[in-house]
Amino acid sequence: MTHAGTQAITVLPGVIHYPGYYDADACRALVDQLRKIAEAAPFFTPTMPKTDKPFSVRMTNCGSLGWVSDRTGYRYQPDHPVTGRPWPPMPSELTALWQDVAADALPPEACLVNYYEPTARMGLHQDRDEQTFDAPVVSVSLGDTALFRIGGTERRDPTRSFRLQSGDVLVFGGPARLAFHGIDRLYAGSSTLLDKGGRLNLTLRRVTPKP
Ligand code: MD3
Ligand code: FE
Repeated sequence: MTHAGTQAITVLPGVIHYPGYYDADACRALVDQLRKIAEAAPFFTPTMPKTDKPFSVRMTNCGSLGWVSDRTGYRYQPDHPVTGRPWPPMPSELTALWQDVAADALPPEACLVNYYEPTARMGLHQDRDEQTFDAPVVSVSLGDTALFRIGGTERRDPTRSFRLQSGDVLVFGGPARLAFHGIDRLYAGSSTLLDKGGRLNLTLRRVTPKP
């Protein structure tokens, strides 16, 4: 099922927002898929390179590659860092989403799943561990509303903030692909989608260039 009827709003150059791309039923269906993914590939707590300080966000992945971080660095790898098993396949709902909003790009290889407890946040950073930046990053927000911040390609560039709500899809491509971004806070209790509250964010990514 695709959602070609959803309006696309360009919020900044290269940032396309599809508010409510997924309705409540579709969000529940995605969460059911993610529950199965997390049974096969449990959420792990990544740590910062060098310092080994834990992230406040927990993560898992699906697809042929997954993003991981530990004291040795950030990287994509084909297996789970704790179980050693391959990541579960990407569900067809997510490849359909990519087809709908990023049809010109090579197919996605990784879907990073971030889980935020109500107090978790993610500092301002760039996503540049991929071998190609030709494809956009496609993000899906589920659960509590988050305050998202995005700037430019230099850390000192001015930033803008907006809220990401459950069911929203954002596409970050072109001039926004290497923009600094982060999550400043969650609005706890703003959604009833997740039994224990908090927020899930999916990011679909192309990692390798065309063979
Ligand atoms: C802009 N995730 O996983 S999603 C991440 O809500 C990450 O969990 C946040 O930043 C989250 O790396 C933000 C929006 C997002 C994701 C990737 C981007 C914006 C982006 C990559 C490039 C530019
Ligand atoms: Fe990011």
